[in-house]
Amino acid sequence: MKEDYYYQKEEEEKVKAILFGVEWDANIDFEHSMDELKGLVRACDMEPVGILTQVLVHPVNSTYMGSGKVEELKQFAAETCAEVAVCEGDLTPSQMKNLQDILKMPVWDRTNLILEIFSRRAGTREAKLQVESAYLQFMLPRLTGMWQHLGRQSGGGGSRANKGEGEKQIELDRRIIGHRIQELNRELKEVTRIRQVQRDGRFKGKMPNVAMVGYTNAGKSSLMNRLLGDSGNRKEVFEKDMLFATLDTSIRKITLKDGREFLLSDTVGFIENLPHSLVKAFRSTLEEACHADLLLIVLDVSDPYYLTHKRVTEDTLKELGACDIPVIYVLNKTDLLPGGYAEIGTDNPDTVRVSVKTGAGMDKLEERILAFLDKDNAALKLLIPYSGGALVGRIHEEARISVEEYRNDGIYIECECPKALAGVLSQYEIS
Ligand SMILES: Nc1nc2c(ncn2[C@@H]2O[C@H](COP(=O)(O)OP(=O)(O)OP(=O)(O)O)[C@@H](O)[C@H]2O)c(=O)[nH]1
Ligand SMILES: [Mg+2]
Repeated sequence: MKEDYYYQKEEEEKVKAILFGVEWDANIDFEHSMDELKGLVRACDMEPVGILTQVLVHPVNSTYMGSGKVEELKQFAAETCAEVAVCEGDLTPSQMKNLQDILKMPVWDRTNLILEIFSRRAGTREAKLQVESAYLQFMLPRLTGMWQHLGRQSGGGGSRANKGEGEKQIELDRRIIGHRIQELNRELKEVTRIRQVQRDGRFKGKMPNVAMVGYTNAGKSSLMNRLLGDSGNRKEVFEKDMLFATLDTSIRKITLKDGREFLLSDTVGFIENLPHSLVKAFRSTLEEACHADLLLIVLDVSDPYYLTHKRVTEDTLKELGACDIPVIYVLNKTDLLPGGYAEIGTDNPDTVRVSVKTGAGMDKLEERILAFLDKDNAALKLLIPYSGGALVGRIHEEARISVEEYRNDGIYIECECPKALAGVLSQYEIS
């Protein structure tokens, strides 16, 4: 259903966007950032029709780019029939307003764009609440700029009378938005509580939790579908060659070939400089990773920037407080680049090369996951008296039983079980 929607969108006439940026910060890989901006524009159902960049020591306060360059951008936009201009960096409200006045078209910055993508994609109630909260937090300090924009539209353009009205309007908007943010936060708190209850339920069942994390478009959802397909489960998740295809968290039970089961979660992908309001709003979703027993960091090794993606992923995990969890690096899309970029993998024992598309390396990945699941298990030989029926029930639920015999003196069981359960069973152990 969701997929049909995207195909339908693809067939429609797309809004043409002209992209611009200023190369000034030595800490940012500008080329990568511009490339990524193109991907984000496409993910927003728009068509990038041109790029204009400028090298400066610092962006210009009033118009971000120099005035000559802005004129050039205006001309270029007319030639390419662009309807929107999208900036690689973050614009101040006044830069945005000034550029809109000169270019006579809507001007967006990167944060705008990401928020727009998120608000179009949000499907579940939780994602919708998170996006709305992020949007309003982003808008709150920008209300002045927004008012100026509206002022221009109504033809009032900055007269003193209008300014007074504008200020009143801003005050009112600020109050309304403030109330709405409070309301959203209350609802989000409730959603977080429900998520916590669900999580506790999962822990009670003691089924191991594995979470996939990684840069957007690395192939996380595809990996989940491949593991689901291999285990005969048809509850597939949405995957697509598009940034931020996934916004809603999905948790599925995966059954490996030997019958071992674990829960796998797929969630929103990371991106460099994810707008702060989004990180805050999506915290409860992203925290799914913090409660995992094992993390699969999925990397697209066919992407020349995959080491940057690795760093961003690790930084985001650090920010979420999830850096003590054991990790397996899944180096994906090796079919596109058989040699791969070899920087990681050679010296890292927790690395597996796979192609989710062809299935290459999937056996190895399953082996690694299995080895991890076994690590915390104990192998036991038990003789449980017939009066201990409740314990036998628990063993059936939580352990992997290889032998079960009903003897005269009790039930003889050989099994592998989590260490916590092994502690309870130790009194019934026999050699
Ligand atoms: N060639 C190739 N393409 C792959 C492979 N794995 C995934 N893809 C493609 O990569 C694209 C992105 O895959 P997704 O699974 O949607 O990526 P994701 O990590 O879930 O992305 P987000 O949800 O945006 O965070 C899709 O078009 C997949 O078909 C692979 O091993 N090889
Ligand atoms: Mg996905």
